[in-house]
Amino acid sequence: MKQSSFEEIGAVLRSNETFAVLSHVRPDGDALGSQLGLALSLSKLGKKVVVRNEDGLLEKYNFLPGGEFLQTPLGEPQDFDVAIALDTAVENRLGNAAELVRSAKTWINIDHHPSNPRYGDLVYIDPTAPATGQILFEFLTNQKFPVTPAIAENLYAAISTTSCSWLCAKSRSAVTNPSNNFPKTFAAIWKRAQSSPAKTRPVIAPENSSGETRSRSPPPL
Ligand SMILES: [Mn+2]
Repeated sequence: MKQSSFEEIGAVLRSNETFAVLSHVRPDGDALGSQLGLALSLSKLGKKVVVRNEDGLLEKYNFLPGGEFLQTPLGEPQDFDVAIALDTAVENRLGNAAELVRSAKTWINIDHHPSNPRYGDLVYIDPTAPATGQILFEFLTNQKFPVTPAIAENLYAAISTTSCSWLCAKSRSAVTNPSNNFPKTFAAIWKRAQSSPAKTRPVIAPENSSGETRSRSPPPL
């Protein structure tokens, strides 16, 4: 499937009413933060949104705003206008969550893994993005969809917990490649998330840390 534009995806989101937002089994911060960030934005627009992940919300991500949206166990098959797969390079990694929303009329696939075979009806793959959360922030901003502090918090968590090797490589390439907008986007999300109440700003341990916790630090500029 060819690359869709933000405009095309935005039009489909605006013109439909019921959504299932999915990501991969054994979710990481990018999967969960992306799911909740997009779901909260759609819900702000008055859409009916279900967030499903076969493994649910991992305990260490309990702090994510809107975490209670995440459905598990998954429940019965249900009809949706649109199903959205986030951060999921291979379709079968959507697990049981995908089987229960098979009847969705339109499938949207948004991801940053270069190996993604571009399944779905509308596809947006950006392998230069360090996280799916960054693509979503750019999309929501570009399409003037709601980005509340709670939404920014989720997208910030998505980016800041993405694997260090990937993030660091992207950060480095950002220094030498002026077209890489990672530092600017990360700073913008940080700023937006900062306006949320302090209690929703927790300490995040990077996925690959060896047990040591690090508090959030300002974005690299
Ligand atoms: Mn990811």
